[in-house]
Amino acid sequence: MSIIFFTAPQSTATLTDLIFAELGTPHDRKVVDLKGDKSELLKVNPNGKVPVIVHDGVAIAESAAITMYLGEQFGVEKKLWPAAGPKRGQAMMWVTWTNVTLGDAVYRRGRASGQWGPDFPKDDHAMTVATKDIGHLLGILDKQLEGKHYVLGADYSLVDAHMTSFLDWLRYSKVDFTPFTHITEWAARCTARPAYKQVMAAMAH
Ligand SMILES: N[C@@H](CCC(=O)N[C@@H](CS)C(=O)NCC(=O)O)C(=O)O
Repeated sequence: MSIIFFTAPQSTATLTDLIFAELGTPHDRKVVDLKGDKSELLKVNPNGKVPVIVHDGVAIAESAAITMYLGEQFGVEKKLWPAAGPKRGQAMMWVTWTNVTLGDAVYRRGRASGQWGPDFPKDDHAMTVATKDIGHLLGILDKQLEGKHYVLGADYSLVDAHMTSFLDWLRYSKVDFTPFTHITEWAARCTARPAYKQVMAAMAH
């Protein structure tokens, strides 16, 4: 069995780093310079983006797909991903919700911030709307976490890892989490885990 993981520092691939750290699945890392030569990356992902994993010669891109795939392949026996059935459906729903539904508002906010380069000039109105939308969506997640330790219920899963890592970007971009008490308590549980600390420590080097 061989897995090659194409990654880059401080990118969406950090999310996949955390998934690997939780699973402990052996893999080889290929660190890509996204501002430099991307020819190797383009061979496995024509979109030229990380993360990508190549499992036994087959390339899989898109962080949400990678989380779900690694969960299915290696997470069930480690009790980090539900077995096939409705609970797995919920896991897939929340991972997709993170990247697609919350992601839409997060990327809109990023583009409107004026920090995404000359193609995306600062847009205060779009920023206000996206920030409001993010608040609404975080309210939905906060409600989901009410009375639960983790997104799917009592047990930690790769859904929590995926979301925690995704929400880190929002923290860095100074989204206010104080109104969301359930998210705040859940995030403290998730970020106290050894795998999260390991990924953060590696990133600091
Ligand atoms: N939808 C993709 C987004 C991946 C993505 O945007 N990756 C960025 C890094 S954060 C990238 O590789 N950018 C390289 C480039 O655009 O040159 C996913 O979730 O995996």
